[in-house]
Amino acid sequence: MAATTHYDTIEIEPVGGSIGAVIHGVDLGAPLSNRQAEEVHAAFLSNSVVFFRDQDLVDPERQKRAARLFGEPVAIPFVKSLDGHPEIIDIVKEPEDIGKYNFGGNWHTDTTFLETPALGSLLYALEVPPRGGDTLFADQYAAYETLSDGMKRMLDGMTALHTGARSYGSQSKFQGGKNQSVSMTIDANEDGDKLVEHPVVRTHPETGRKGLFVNPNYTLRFADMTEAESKPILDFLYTHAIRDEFICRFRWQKGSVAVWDNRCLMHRAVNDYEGHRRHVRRVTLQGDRPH
Ligand SMILES: O=C(O)CCC(=O)C(=O)O
Ligand SMILES: [Fe+2]
Repeated sequence: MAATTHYDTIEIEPVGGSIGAVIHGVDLGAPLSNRQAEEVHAAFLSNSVVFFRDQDLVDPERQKRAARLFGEPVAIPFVKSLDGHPEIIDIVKEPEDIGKYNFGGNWHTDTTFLETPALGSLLYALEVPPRGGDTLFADQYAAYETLSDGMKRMLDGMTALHTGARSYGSQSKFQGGKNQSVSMTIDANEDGDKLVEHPVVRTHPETGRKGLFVNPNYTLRFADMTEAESKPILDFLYTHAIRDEFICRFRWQKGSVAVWDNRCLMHRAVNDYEGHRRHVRRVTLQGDRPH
């Protein structure tokens, strides 16, 4: 549950019952006072995902500067970046991308196929469809806290293997340019087949709270179980992790910004705007090794 904190320099408008808040009174394109930067960061940690309206971050350098309020911009593998800006990716679905997948369209946590998955991302909306194209976020602190004591005991101390293989590996659905949307380039290759091990229950390095840290895109199995043994438990966790009470749904406008904490959330981009263009631009933030 988001902490009710008093802020002096910003206003907070809660979005979901458990996570998400719009922050009013901030121009992310301009330098913030120390006090305002501290309050924005505190609101980010206590709400897990924060939103801003009517921002001008069209200049990629300004977007990166805004992102530095939350972390250090970092390049990610497999997805083509913006020319001259390795830390930025353009996420685009074109009107002619009929029947095509949308980037981030399944529930996931970003880049958990890396040893150091992203801390989070700052996403900026350049063009939005007339309706649809919302992004959903699911509170993984709440997902963990609402498990039974027995399930918590079992999962605490377990680890899971993660891989980018299904999206980015040598056998991926995008291999050889297949299934890609018109304006995005995914370079699937053998590097995507690697396995990395992460705790199933992660302790957030800044809040100290525990959250569930498995996701259907990248988690393969528990480290000391087979895929068949892992599957029923993982399936249960994935269903539990996206209960309505844990969800915050964000309706984009041109100029909206979302900054999410990838250490305690899953998210998903809804694919319900066929025939329209949606263009959002992401700065990914460097994360640490999950514990
Ligand atoms: O397009 C979106 O709303 C989110 C896509 C996504 O999953 C991401 O940028 O990490
Ligand atoms: Fe994502």
